[in-house]
Amino acid sequence: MSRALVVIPTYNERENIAETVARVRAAVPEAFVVVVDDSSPDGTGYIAEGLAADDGAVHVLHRTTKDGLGAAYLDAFGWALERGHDPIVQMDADGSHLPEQLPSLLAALEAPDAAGRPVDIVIGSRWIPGGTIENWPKRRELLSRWGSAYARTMLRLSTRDATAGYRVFRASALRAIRLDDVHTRGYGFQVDMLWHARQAGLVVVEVPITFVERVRGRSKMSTMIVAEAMLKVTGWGIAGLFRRSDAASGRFVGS
Ligand SMILES: Nc1nc2c(ncn2[C@@H]2O[C@H](COP(=O)(O)OP(=O)(O)OP(=O)(O)O)[C@@H](O)[C@H]2O)c(=O)[nH]1
Ligand SMILES: [Mg+2]
Repeated sequence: MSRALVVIPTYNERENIAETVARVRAAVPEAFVVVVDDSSPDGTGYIAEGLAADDGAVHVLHRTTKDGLGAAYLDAFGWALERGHDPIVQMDADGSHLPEQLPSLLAALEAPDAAGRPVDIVIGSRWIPGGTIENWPKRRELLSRWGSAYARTMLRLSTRDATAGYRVFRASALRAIRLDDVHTRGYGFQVDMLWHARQAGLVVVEVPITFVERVRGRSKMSTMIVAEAMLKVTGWGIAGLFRRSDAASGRFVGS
């Protein structure tokens, strides 16, 4: 029996959550769903409870405070690993990530990569050939492209869409990352996970997706979230440089 799980974090997604969950269940009927709600003032958690009451494959995790997308994902990943779910998917609630494209992401986890290696993580990517964005303001596109390029350069990542939020992880990959070591709470969480994946030597592949700007509800993106990500990426990049120069001078121990 499949133990695939789709994790959907929510904060004030009352108008989106029911449709997103229904589309996931239709696109991949064997997958379980967990909604991770941070006590949304708009009642998203109650709506999700209603969905769970109607469908045994849907669960809800309620967190008491809103402390960022990364914190919500880390809680849910711990819960998923304890319950033996594999693979584990992350997806936004706002309709930006099309549930109908999940089968192609799951298929990429089962196929070897270009070098014939088994794949650990699949990224739904906007910035590889075939990837597209719909209705995104030019300003957001530039910020995202620039953020990805900066993270790739600083951290020497091979992933072209380093801030992507549509991902599939093998359970073994989440264990290898050692989630206790991931401390980014906001948007930079996505880059933090890739940085840890690279250090753990995991195989990451990208699959093109169509990313659709949210139609309903409000974005939680803020200047603070972007600043946290930028500062952290810069710090990791500099720390990585020191480690590489230590390695070059023969003083390198561990990874
Ligand atoms: N549980 C939880 N979910 C969150 C939090 N912040 C954002 N989310 C959810 O994470 C997903 C992505 O958030 P968005 O506001 O869409 O952020 P974004 O996709 O980076 O920004 P937009 O492109 O403007 O939509 C959505 O499902 C949000 O409801 C949080 O602090 N806690
Ligand atoms: Mg969004």
